[in-house]
Amino acid sequence: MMAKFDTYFLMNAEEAKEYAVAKVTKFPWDTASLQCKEIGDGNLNYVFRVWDGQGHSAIIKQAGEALRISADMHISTDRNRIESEILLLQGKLAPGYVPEIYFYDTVMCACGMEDLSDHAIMRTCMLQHKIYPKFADQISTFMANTLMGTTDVVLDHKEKKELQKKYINPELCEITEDLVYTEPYNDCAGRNNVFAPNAEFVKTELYEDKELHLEVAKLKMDFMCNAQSLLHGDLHTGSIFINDESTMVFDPEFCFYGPMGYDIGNVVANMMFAWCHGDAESADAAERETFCGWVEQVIVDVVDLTMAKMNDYYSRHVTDRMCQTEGYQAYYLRTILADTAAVTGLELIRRTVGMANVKDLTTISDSAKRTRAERICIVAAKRFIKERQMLHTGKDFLQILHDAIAAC
Ligand code: SR1
Ligand code: MG
Repeated sequence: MMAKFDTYFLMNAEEAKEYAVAKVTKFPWDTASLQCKEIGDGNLNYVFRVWDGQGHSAIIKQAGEALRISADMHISTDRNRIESEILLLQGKLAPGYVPEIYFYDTVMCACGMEDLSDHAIMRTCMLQHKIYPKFADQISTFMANTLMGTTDVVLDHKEKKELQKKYINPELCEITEDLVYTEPYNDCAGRNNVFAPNAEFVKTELYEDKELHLEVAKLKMDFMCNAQSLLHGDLHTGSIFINDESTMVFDPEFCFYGPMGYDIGNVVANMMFAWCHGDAESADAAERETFCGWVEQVIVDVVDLTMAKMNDYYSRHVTDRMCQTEGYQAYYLRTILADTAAVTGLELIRRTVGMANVKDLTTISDSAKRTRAERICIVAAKRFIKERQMLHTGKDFLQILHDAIAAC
């Protein structure tokens, strides 16, 4: 049976079943009752859930040669190995916050992992306006541990450089360099998705703002050159599984050594998208108040808790001698907060006008409400980028969102 999987091919659901039985050997699969469904809704890969009638189940994730979002885009299928290896590492740094990896297979470019069916994809939950009181505490722990735990502040420098080498990930980084740090400001590849009623607004506010372009250029080079920390690299609400008790992070195929504000800013921006959807699509005022109020608190808490936990992690684990110099720790954390603000802005912009949009905005049914929601994102984003050095607390982040809401 294994001969079938000795050469790469893209599996269908029937083949994924057979593959799961062959590769996930920890379960005594009941092959007679085996079922499989392709459940992937991301932009890149194929995700199969395989289960039997005896309570055994697993996820099989396979990288296709062409990306799901566009048949014209091809990136190495080795991304599946990168993802599996970093999940194993993150599982050590932040136990209980990532799915268990059962195997990975560099021939089929596929891995098997824990089925998290008792969780749901967080973006889907945000579109249903559900609230998760433990989320801010849990995601801030995940970020503080995985980000601070892979820095030069903490790690032996040769060990860190080995990780940096292993996770260099140029193809996935290039996607981010293009889709986040370039195209939203000029549409140079002609693949931006701009909502027609905002076309003129986007032209003036994004394509023609030279001051903004200068700041984004600085940020792009920082993203490419500041090998600060091993990032998840795509930490939006579609990369998070959630339930009332637990938060699990997956899909780290964009991981590489970059500025850690990239991950934190992604979480903050995606909560702002959730706010926009809640504001525009809530069934009534009570739902809007409960959901948007919770989201606002999450924005404040994610910023404050992550910074506090990083500060604590730094104090407890710093090894580099010069990083123990009086004043350096506070300086370091200030730079992370500024990067977080900047990336909050970059993510808000690229998901609003770039190639890969978010359902939180695109599913706002009323055209005027969607127009307004997108403008809120763009107006807030520009301040996050331009005023990134001036923000000190989670409340400062929320204030920028509130100012944009009032202005739009
Ligand atoms: C071509 S891939 C588009 C986007 O999907 C991924 O989730 C990343 O966010 C990427 O930028
Ligand atoms: Mg993804």
